[in-house]
Amino acid sequence: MQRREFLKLSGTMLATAAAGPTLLSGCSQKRLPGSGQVTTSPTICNICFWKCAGVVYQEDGKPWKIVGNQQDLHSGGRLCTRGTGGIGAYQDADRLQTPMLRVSNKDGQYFRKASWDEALDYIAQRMRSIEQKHGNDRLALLSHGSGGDFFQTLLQGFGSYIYGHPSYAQCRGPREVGFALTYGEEVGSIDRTDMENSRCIVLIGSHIGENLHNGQVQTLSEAINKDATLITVDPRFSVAASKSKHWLPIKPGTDMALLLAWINVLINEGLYDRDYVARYTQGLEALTEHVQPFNPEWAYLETGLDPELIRTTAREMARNAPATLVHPGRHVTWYGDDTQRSRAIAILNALLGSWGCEGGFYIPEKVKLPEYPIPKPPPAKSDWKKIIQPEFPLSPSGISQSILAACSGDNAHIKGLFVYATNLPHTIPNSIDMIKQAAQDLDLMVVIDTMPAEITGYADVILPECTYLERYDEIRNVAERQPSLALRMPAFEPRYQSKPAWWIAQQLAKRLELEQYFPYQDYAEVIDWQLRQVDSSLTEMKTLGVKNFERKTAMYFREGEQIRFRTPSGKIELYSKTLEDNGYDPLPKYTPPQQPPNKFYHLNYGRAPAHTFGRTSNNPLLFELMPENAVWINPLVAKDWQINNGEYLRLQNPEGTLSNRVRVRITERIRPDSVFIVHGFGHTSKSLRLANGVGASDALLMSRVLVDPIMGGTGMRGNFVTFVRES
Ligand SMILES: Nc1nc2c(c(=O)[nH]1)N[C@H]1C(S)=C(S)[C@@H](COP(=O)(O)OP(=O)(O)OC[C@H]3O[C@@H](n4cnc5c(=O)[nH]c(N)nc54)[C@H](O)[C@@H]3O)O[C@H]1N2
Ligand SMILES: Nc1nc2c(c(=O)[nH]1)N[C@H]1C(S)=C(S)[C@@H](COP(=O)(O)OP(=O)(O)OC[C@H]3O[C@@H](n4cnc5c(=O)[nH]c(N)nc54)[C@H](O)[C@@H]3O)O[C@H]1N2
Ligand code: SF4
Ligand SMILES: [Mo]
Repeated sequence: MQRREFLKLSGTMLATAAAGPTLLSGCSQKRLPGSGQVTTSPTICNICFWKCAGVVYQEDGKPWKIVGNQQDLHSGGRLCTRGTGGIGAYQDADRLQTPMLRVSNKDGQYFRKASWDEALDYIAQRMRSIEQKHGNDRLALLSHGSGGDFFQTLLQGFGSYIYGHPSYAQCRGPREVGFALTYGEEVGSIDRTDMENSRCIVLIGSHIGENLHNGQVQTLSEAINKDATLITVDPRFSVAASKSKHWLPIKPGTDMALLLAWINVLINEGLYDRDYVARYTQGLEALTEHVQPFNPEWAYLETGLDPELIRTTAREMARNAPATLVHPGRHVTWYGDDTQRSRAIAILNALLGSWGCEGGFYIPEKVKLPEYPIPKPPPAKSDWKKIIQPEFPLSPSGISQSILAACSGDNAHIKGLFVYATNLPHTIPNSIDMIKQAAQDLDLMVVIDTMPAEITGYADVILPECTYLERYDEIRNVAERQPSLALRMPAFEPRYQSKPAWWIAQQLAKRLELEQYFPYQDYAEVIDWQLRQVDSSLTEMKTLGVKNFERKTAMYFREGEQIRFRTPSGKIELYSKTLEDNGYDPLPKYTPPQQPPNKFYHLNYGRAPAHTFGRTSNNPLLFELMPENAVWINPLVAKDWQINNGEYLRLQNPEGTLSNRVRVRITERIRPDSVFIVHGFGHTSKSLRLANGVGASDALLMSRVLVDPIMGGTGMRGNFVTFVRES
């Protein structure tokens, strides 16, 4: 028998859920909500990673609602649909309740409930044994969100430095590398886009409006209200496209051709910002020569876009520059040439002079908040990036799938893996075999989650974290337009036996004689200490929730300011010598995408306002809003296949993998060469009783991964599907 077979946490193994508190509990008592004893506490939303500050209301000790914190400039004082449904995460009847240990008997393997002591002792003992057999540098962490930092502190204290986030290599990594190569700086997690002051906004893919990062949606609507020109490049008629002056329904995967043609027009028609380019950039000559063949007529053949539309939009961008923002996108792991496409976007912005200028990209600032003093961890014994991802020297971060790959095989570098708040089977395409193999070969695999997500089935030990509404976390201090601090504190006692990440990491540290890295009784002490360094306190923040600070630095470059960019040349690098020296194209190149086989369609995917990935599909409140995804099919295709609106069918990839049944939505909004589904559905964990088996998973259909040769990103858009009828 395999050392670890995939185990599904069956309903009976989880303690039966106590009846959860109901939302708007006042209603059932036939009186108006809010007429009882109301108490409030501040929070930072954790339903996605935009970190909006909110206020949790309880009435007569029962959860009532969460609303935005009016003082929070970062979120405009509002929560989005998903954030409002956050109480559902707390109430979810399928939550993990106790630690679970994988055990086996003569009938096979199963999970059994364990006490915290038992589970933590087990992990600590395995960590010790890995240290003795292989060394202290062999543990890794894959995580999403700030709670992961507690485990990073633990592992670093132990001597292991290997960590990565799927929100990098499966999301915005190529953008950060592309912009860093060009400007010497990343865009950053709170994208530094100055949309509220833009006169012209170009969205390439970015489907803001369906992608509901709160602040961005608001600043985009503000710009639209002020009559900014919106240009949307999207093969699908997205919500943003519907608000646009120009919608460019591009052939999937050909954006690089459009970008090169735009650059061609700006240069050849002399429309670029000559002063800005002369003062701040290098490489214009090489770029000019490079783009000569790529005129709009050439791009038409690749993109299907009218050459005149390409010229008109380029001129419109130039007319509004420097208040023209060519949005860098966020989820940019598309076709494998993603760092180069991000470079092309960065170059286009440089030609328009928008980086560092009002209406383009502002200079972000955060509060100078001292770290709580803890000892320096021991130095790293090995250069793990050279061992694990030697082919991607230009990636400053851990690459999730490289880390996963280094968990298996005879010479596996990694012997123990911690997975915090990331559901790998649905997040890294084509990873199930790799995860199975890793689970087989690792000496230890710990999953810390709130829900019985698919990844828990591969663990040795499952640890239940309490939800964000039941814990303290790191203070929010993100670099953005307006520096501010925000507090997350427990609104409710943790349900069941769930515990916060800081506590779990601290308890492990105690068992490993690493308690010096967690020198406090309660994380509240850390928060209070930090706040006191900036003339605030936990007491003050408990009433405020959010504290705004004055900016200390300018938000834009000053007229004629001399700037040394953090690139090797000190200039904005239109031509990248770093790329050249590492054997890559110094200027972005176009590679035509592979086309779908006969009767297959591009698998397009994206977001919907009611959900965040798969993390909310089992949330009872958000489930009610959107219980399943649908597959968008063009009427011509539907006619061809005689498919009816509302019928259920399955999607199949070229390797024969079949999706769950998925409902058909026939719509002109999708091109005939593509279909579209919202990511996050098609769960297979039976313990997710609402979400299991509902809707189709894009991840499970992605058999073709197009790896970015520069930074290892996982290109997901080169996948094709066909239809399989039920009968
Ligand atoms: N409601 C909600 N909002 C979210 C999230 C969520 O889960 N739910 N997740 C957040 C996160 S982490 C991220 S990274 C962002 C992601 O959001 P974005 O960065 O906006 O994601 P994209 O992949 O750029 O956008 C998907 C769009 O790309 C289009 N598209 C597909 N193929 C092509 C192509 O070849 N060319 C072009 N030009 N367009 C194409 C699709 O039709 C779709 O409209 O959303 C964030 N916001
Ligand atoms: N096929 C496909 N793959 C994708 C994408 C896609 O669109 N399609 N999008 C990509 C993008 S943009 C990103 S950013 C990544 C994101 O992918 P992930 O990093 O996996 O992020 P989530 O899906 O939010 O992670 C969800 C896990 O966190 C758990 N969780 C939720 N709250 C908490 C908590 O408070 N504590 C703990 N311990 N666990 C919690 C959930 O139960 C769930 O198991 O996925 C990428 N992968
Ligand atoms: S954008 Fe919505 S889900 Fe994300 S943090 Fe803000 S309120 Fe929460
Ligand atoms: Mo993302």
